[in-house]
Amino acid sequence: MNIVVLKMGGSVLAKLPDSFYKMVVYLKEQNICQPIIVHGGGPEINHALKQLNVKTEFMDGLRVTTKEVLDVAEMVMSGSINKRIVGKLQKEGGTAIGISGVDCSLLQTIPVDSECSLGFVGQVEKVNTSWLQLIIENGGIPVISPIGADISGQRYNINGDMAAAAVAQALKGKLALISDIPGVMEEIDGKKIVHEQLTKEEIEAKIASGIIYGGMIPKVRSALKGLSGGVKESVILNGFDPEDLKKFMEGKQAGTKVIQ
Ligand code: X2W
Repeated sequence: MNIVVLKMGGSVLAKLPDSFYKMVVYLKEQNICQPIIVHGGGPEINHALKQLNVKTEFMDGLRVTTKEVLDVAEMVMSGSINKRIVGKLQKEGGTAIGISGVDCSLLQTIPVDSECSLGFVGQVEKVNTSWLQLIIENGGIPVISPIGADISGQRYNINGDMAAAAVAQALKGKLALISDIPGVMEEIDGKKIVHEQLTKEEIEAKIASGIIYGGMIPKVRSALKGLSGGVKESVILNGFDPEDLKKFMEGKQAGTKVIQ
């Protein structure tokens, strides 16, 4: 089966149209591909922490995660966001199953740094794919929240892009990072263009010159990291134009493909 892991970050999740979820269900029903969703939830975690008067900080794009922050991140992502996505897919006629990396030890996790200076921030050590395969074989669309656990049961907060890349690598699938713009864009001779594909060198140069900036940086870097770890193909796609997702799965040009 043609597996595609769709990573949806918190900022795009809040805005994605119903037509996007409809396309995901359509692609599954038509056997064009097997979608697996991995979501984030950064902005909603920020909001919940603010309401609870808990300070939060990031180091190199990763949230410093105390026990208190971990509990809130899990509540927000494995609780409300995960089930909201499940609801949206089921409204469009799909069968979606929401799980986190903790369920069936899906994302076996280790601390991201050995000194644990970031607290409970994890990286995926192993993806236990057997239950995912069962969900897929039974017609389901897995929806995964990026909270994982180690073998002793300690839970960790995992960056959503990293979790998505790990799942795509383990299943030898494609990785599509869903954005709210058509891909990596640049103004050339007064005209805005979308880059059809970019290499690692081109990406690093465009980051250095400020053409790739802000939230696009972790996206292109995750896309690259996925490729070096065995992901078949990485792409940045516009979630607001669901036809792009279909085109990508049919092997046609869509979004910005990231190549090595
Ligand atoms: C992220 C998990 C959520 C995430 C966090 O706590 O914000 C770490 O930084 P987006 O919306 O995809 O950015 N975890 C360790 O990745 O959300």
